[in-house]
Amino acid sequence: MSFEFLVFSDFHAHNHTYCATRTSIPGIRGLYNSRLADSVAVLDEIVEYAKDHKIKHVVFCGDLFHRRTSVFTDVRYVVTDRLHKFVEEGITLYMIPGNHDMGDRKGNVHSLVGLGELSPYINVYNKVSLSSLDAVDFVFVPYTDSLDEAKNMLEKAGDLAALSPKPTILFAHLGMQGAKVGSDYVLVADSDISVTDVPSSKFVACFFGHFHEHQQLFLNGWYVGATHEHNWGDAGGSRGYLHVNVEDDGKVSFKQIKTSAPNFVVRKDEEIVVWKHNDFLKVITKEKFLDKEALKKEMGITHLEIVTDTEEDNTEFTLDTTQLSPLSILEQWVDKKLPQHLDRDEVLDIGKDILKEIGI
Ligand SMILES: [Mn+2]
Repeated sequence: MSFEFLVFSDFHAHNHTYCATRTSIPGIRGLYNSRLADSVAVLDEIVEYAKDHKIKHVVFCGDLFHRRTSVFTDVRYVVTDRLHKFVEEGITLYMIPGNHDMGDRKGNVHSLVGLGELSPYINVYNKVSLSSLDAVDFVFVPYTDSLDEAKNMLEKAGDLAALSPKPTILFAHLGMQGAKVGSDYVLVADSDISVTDVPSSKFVACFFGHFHEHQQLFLNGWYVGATHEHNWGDAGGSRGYLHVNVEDDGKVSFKQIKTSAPNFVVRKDEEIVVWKHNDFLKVITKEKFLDKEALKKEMGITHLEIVTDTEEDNTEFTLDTTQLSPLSILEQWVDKKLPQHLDRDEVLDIGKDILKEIGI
């Protein structure tokens, strides 16, 4: 008998403003931000998938909410309502707070509070914890912005796993040196852990939240990746959740299930891209007089942004996603965008002073 579960991460529920309209959400009275409704639909898809595949355990790897210090009441309400759909189906939820769920740097206060207390089916782990299931053990490590604390927690997680006679799986919300971020919500920090900080040999698999691009980190370690795309920084990525299978002998396999939430799609000139009706489409064109409404109709799309690509300004500023510390972002901007008549070092110094002043 193999053991199956789903894991999703980096949900970032919020009243995002880009292309937002007011719309209804099934089962809840009133009108809501359409971007929030798109996110809610993702949770509905995960519940449906779990039901269809008779999966009774779903893990969440952090960043349920987007705003660190204030979660809008309607956001909290509809997300909590949907988490209870899992409970109604007899599905147990295991959740760790991500940095976006924390109201302070230490995670003393976090916005997942109350969810676990509402139901024995919802478990929230804000410190290193082991949860023992029939066939496997789960070990959870929440976010911390201290490298020492992260290393301590991972060591503790390894110690817990070593005591377990069952295949044990690690779930954590942490940044990893050298990994691809895949989102401009996330900053690479010096406090990010390294692959060697993870006691990976103690686990049959390690799943991480925080960076939004689904990717393999080491032999038995992966970023789950965000459930869906949130902004243009996500364009072109692959988003979804994972359906994981653990054999009796501890062999782990999984597949990524893509969600049908809107994608951010960029089409430059006559490039061939694939889109669906609810996507956000950005057309970059040299043509100056495109009829937007006609183009929307022709393409069968609701959200269209036309960017005129003139000869003078055709260098879009993109960041190196492996170099996202505040200082290296500053340096990249200065190197790529600074007008020639300004002195590079002088501007860099001013930028560094500003960073220091705001405490970065
Ligand atoms: Mn995060």
